Amino acid sequence: MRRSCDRNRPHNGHFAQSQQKSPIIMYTKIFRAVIIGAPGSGKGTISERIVKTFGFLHISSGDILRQNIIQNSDLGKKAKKYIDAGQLVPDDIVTQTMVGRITEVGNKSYILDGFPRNGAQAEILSARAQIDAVINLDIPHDVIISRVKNRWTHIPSGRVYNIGFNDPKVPGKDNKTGEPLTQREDDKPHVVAKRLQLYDELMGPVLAWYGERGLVTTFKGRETKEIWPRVERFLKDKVNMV
Ligand code: G5P
Ligand code: MG
Repeated sequence: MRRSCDRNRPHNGHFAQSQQKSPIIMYTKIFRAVIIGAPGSGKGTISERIVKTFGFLHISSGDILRQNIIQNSDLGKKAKKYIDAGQLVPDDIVTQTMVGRITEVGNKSYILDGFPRNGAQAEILSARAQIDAVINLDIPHDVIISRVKNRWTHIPSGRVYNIGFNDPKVPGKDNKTGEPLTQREDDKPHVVAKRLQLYDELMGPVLAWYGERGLVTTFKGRETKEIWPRVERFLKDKVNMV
């Protein structure tokens, strides 16, 4: 089963600049972050930039689940009906998958996207890994709803595009592989509304839980171009402090 995205690159603390197309920030310690934000807030987009700039692995629960759905694996079969309906996949399935992936990754820096998603998952994660920072993306719902309508995804890698924001070079095709892009089933307007409601219900307590531990930094805005420079500056400071 393929569990990591193409965006992931092996990383073990130091990373030689020559191995990456873009400049990589040099740092010495393992750094683990969680990125939190409503559906369509830009977690995948910001994570992709973190991967390019800092060389962290990007571990996205949604990407892993969607890859399993297209592979028609047992996990994918179990997860599909929940994802398509905008509901959470049962905790036991997701935590087992994510804890397995975190264990497999070992001593590497990573950014977790989509996990944890409720208090029970946050508790399990805290027993398995020390999290150094939580990046909270606070994007208004009206912005999200208009973005998601234009999202096109390359499911095998998790790469996302958006018409008018980051268009694919060839319409409907992934830039790297040339494979077709698809629209996610759960991006239908009624499912998005449900996902946003669920997010507000469940993530408040998770953010409060991390907030009590002094880990949350919130980045508020309407566009990735204003948020990304702030996240980048924040991480540059952080990676050299842990
Ligand atoms: P996911 O996959 O975790 P969500 O709902 O948390 O899904 P999603 O939808 O993947 O999050 P995102 O990653 O936050 O959104 O956003 P993105 O894809 O980067 O950006 C959205 C769009 O906006 C893209 O097209 C992007 O190009 C564009 N964009 C970004 N910035 C800008 C900008 O500045 N301007 C413009 N115009 N566009 C921009 O979870 C999916 C499902 O999996 C299950 C659940 O069923 C869930 O609903 N699941 C879990 N279930 C239980 N527990 C867990 N831990 C689970 N994790 C996943
Ligand atoms: Mg995503």
